[in-house]
Amino acid sequence: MACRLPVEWFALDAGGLPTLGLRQFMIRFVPVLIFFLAALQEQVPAKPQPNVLLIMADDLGYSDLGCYGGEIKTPYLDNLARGGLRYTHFYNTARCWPTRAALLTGYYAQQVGRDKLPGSKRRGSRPSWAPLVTVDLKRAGYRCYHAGKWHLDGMPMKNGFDRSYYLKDQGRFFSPQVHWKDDVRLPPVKRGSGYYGTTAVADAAVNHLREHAETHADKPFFHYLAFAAPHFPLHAPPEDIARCRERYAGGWDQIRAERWNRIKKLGIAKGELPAVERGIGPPYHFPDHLKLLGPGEVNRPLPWNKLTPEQQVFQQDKMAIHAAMIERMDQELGRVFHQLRRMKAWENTLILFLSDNGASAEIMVRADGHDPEAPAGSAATYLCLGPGWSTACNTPFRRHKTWVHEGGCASPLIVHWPRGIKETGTLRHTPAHVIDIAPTLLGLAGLESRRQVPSPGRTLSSTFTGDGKALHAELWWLHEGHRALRQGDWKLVAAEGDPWELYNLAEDRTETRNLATRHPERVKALEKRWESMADSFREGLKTSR
Ligand SMILES: [Ca+2]
Repeated sequence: MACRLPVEWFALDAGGLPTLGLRQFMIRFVPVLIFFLAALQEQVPAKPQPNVLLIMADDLGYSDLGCYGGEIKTPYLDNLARGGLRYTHFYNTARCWPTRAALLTGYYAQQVGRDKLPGSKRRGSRPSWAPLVTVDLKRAGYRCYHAGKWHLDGMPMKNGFDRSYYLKDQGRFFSPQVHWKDDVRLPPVKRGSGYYGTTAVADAAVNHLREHAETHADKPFFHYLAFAAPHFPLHAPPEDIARCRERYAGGWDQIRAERWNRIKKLGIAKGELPAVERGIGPPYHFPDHLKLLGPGEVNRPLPWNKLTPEQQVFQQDKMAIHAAMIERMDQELGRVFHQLRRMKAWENTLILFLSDNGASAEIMVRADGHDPEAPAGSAATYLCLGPGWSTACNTPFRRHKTWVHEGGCASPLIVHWPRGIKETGTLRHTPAHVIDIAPTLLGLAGLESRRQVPSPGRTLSSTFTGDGKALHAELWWLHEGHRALRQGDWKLVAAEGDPWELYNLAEDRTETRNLATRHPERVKALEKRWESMADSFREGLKTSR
């Protein structure tokens, strides 16, 4: 708002001093000063605001990273964990697009029309009262950058980002046909050009950060770095795969047992390792695709020693590619972290790393199809992790991506911020959810949320100094008919079409002892609460769109 002040207020005497007396000065200028200070308080939050690097992996299992018990070599992320915090009860929504909507708005995806409620149609676009967090961060002076997967409604530059490399093609890591730079379509990439999606996404991030240092060093930045790895198709450079292959010769039962031992030693989880649910396979069924993949593919998590030698070799290759994709992501993150250090932003950058859902039991063939004669992991192949390995990657939990048992919706979360978090290498056990990330960023930017509909998300800031009071009375899930509610240590959960199961996660984090028949009243009360939250989301969408 333009503000004109009387000209005589600025009249100076011959010596350049105001002609006004002290009393007149006080009367005239003090209210103006108060006005300007109030305006400054509103528009310019306390400095220095932290930069933010929000890193999301796609379909990464709970224990894939070394610092969460995995055998996959992730030295850069492990180093981040050593210098920061690891959350053990952090949750996503169990699927790509609802997690991304929740992450960048601070609402459950169903509240903002980005996932279905019971009885509703397909997902749509967000209501106008649910802009992305970038819109607020810009108000606080941030420059906002995006690189990688999007899977939100609208385009990045129209949603508050100042720069973007948007890799839309999810079927081709070596030759994407659809990708954009700053919302302008780029030419398709030819096979054999040396392009690899994970590297290209990290290149974009490094370029954005370099440009920021050169031209906007006075401003804080928010960089959203969303890798498409290790989502299918399993594509990786051959030399990366070769480094991982031997490690998986012993099969998924061995890897799962080894991960569980490390998880217990690290203090990430305790309890019992659940029995493998041998009958649970991919969530969607494509019998023709299975046929195309040949006799090596297995659509159930069978005991490894029941597989044929041909199946064992085929499956070993798949996990080697999954691991290679994660190791490549970690190496590329090393370059991004190096850039942060070069621009002297390491100390005051809040880095968060998480996954959008658990490892995936899906098996399908899309994009350019699958050539069984081509080397596994090359551009001509289309392989998915499948239920045997995703069971191992989600150790110690049950189920996979799409389900809302812990295997589907529990995520690693690493939080690193030297200037703001003094403890290092420590675990946090406070339950938290992707809806908490946007409120955390707003709080650190010195902003209050101005949303018409209050966000259910809470800032994680209080957990930076320790586990204290719970952030949430409850957390809520629904995806593809799979439902859950966590209230304190109690979790009510049901797969689509199944009756409710009840677990006490304090004693049984791995969901092995269903207490539903022992506590029918608790089941009823939690179910009622689940329904009432769904109703309130439905009403919110109806009344305030
Ligand atoms: Ca995903």
